[in-house]
Amino acid sequence: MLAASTRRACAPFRGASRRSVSISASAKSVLYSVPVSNYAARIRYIIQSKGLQSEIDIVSPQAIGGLKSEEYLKLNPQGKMPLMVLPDGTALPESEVIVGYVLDKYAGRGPSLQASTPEARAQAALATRIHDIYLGPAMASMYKPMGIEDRAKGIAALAFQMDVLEGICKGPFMAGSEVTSADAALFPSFVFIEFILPKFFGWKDVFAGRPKLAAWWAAMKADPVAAGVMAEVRGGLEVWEKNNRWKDLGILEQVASTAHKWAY
Ligand SMILES: N[C@@H](CCC(=O)N[C@@H](CS)C(=O)NCC(=O)O)C(=O)O
Repeated sequence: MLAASTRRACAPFRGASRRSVSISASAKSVLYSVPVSNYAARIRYIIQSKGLQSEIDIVSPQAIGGLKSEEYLKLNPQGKMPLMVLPDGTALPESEVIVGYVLDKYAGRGPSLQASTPEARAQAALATRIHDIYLGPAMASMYKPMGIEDRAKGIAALAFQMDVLEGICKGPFMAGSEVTSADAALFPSFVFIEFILPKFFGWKDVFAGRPKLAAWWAAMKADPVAAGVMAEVRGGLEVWEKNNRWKDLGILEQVASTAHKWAY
């Protein structure tokens, strides 16, 4: 399903292969996603966990010209992925909205991925919200072009939000004993964190001093569906590394400056 995808999530698309897809009259829903996209990975985890691979096609945004193409922007004016287009042509952007739709639409299929008590559901909602509003935006400091001050602030914000999540995590999963959509939201972003911060920012161990997150990470890695999605995301990051992304964007040079703190 993912073969046609490019690995340039979270960066502008350039020159990737195209695959034609009918967006208006598809009998199936279509998810626009590429392997490295952490926000799209959370939907891919849910699709695979619930066994929905034959109901939902997964294609690259390149299939309709890329994230900033006229056709894509008509569907999602934000020019971001993931985006799901339903069989009637309705466009659903925003990962958490897509998650809500898929869990509702396919409630009878596979695990519910929703906690069984109001308290645990609130806990899952809180972890998801911390991810989407605070941790997610700070992620850009790990791999996007920006000035040194903004990057240092972003890395500090990431460390702070990881501590906030450490305080929220019930264990072994975010909301307790059940895997929920909160875990799906968080683990792809932690693939970025675990891959990038030690390699390029000098962190020793991103889970040091965060024992609940360490146990959560171990539990997620033991989930075969999560492990498969982690490998997809990591594969994309390895391509970025091979293409010298951190050197070419001047990130290595910025991190060499001792005027700022980079490792927490
Ligand atoms: N709030 C959005 C964030 C989605 C997002 O930032 N996606 C990234 C890929 S991981 C993207 O499309 N970036 C391209 C861009 O911002 O131009 C969601 O939850 O879906």
